[in-house]
Amino acid sequence: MATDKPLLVIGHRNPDTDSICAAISYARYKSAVAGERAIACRAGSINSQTRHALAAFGADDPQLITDVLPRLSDIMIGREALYLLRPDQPLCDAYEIMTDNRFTFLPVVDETDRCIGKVTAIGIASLLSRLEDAPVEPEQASLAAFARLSGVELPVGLPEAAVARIVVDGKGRTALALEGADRIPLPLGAAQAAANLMLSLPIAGFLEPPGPTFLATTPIRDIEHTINRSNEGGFVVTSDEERIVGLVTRMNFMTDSRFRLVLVDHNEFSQSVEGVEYALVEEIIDHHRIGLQRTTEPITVINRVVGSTCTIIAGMYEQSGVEPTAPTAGLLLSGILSDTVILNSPTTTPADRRAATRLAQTAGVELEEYGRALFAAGSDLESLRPEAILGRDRKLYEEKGRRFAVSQTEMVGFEAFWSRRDELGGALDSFRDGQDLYLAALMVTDITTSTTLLLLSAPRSYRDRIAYPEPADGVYEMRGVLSRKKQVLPFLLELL
Ligand SMILES: [Mn+2]
Repeated sequence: MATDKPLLVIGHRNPDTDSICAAISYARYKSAVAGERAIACRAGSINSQTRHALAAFGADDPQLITDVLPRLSDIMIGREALYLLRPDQPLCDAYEIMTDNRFTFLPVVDETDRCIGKVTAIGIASLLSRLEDAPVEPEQASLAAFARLSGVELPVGLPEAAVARIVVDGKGRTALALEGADRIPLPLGAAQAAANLMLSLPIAGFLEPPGPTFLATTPIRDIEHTINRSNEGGFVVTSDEERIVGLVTRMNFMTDSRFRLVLVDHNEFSQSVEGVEYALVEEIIDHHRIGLQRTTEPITVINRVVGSTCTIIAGMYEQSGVEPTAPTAGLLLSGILSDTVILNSPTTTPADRRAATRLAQTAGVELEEYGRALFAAGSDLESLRPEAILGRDRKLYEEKGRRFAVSQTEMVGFEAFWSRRDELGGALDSFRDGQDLYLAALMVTDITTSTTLLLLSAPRSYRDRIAYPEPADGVYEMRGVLSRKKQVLPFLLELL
């Protein structure tokens, strides 16, 4: 595998604080401990709680990645490595470059770098195989090219290009006949002389159509089928302005163009960055239920039953003997406090408490106080559109052929929720319709009372099976419920 490719560390879509902080700190860990060129990435926008954590510990936003689909620009032979021909060059220029490099074709461009056609090895071979039919039209042969190919010196004073013919006398001697000039005897057989003359003609007369051309931004998977079914030796790659920016041949498609990924805080591809199935996932660091895809290579999977992915990464730092810096410790702490709702969620384990205590010391913050500030920064329900509230921490699942979505938002008290309940319910219904989901839910979790209100859009028959109190239509009160994955998700699955 090409080790010059960076290792992209990325969390799930609609990233939460654990996902973002895990990506940043694991990228730092891989760089510091494994000497990898690891880059922290994110598959979505940063919510206000995470924003608070990044600001508190001076971290840059991870790089936003909308997909990990390899594109033609990732595999093509770039513009700087190409031989581009102009239509007024003699054909022998193409012939020589192709024979020297064993190319099967060369693109021909106009003065604005637009591809106007190509010269192919097969095209030249078929011309040379039927010289009798070779062009005898009054084309402008390059006399300099002809002289070079034929190893003769032409008299001075001839034009650069001329209408030329090869003539053979009764004794088989060849000569070059030019309009309005004396015949020039040639030390060549008739066939070679005719071939050289043909190769001295301008490329413009031998152009073949350029064939299919593709934009450099085209994902490889979108054209693989077309390429495989085509007889062309290669394809021209263009910019948006139709200028040639590269070439791809079949050989280029054999190279491994996959992005190298580490998935953190998720393992189900349905929650991952677009195109993950076309990437090389080398590692997964997670604490969720296992929904792994079959892989083609062996990979490292670390999945532990702890409260956050950041707890696992803190443990890896500890085991390696490399102490996280204070800012890294702060980010790891943020991930733990966010996922465990300041160590209150039933998902919290002794490992989370131990790691959080130690990390708070290293980061130089008071755990409870920092945790409350983190959640205060995240409870901004009033200022967001309902779609944004649903979208910022939403996970998609598929179970028994049914697709469903569960969003979660934490807040202090339920007043803000009740004042916007109708809008949120409407947005939830349209999201479910638009995505053709079996069920869509929003968990509104009050961290002060450890209670979740579950706003649900689901078939009547499904809702009828729910035993929790229903203080308003489609709103279920779940006391002592804080965790999506440990409490709400198993509950919803059980009812399926
Ligand atoms: Mn997590």
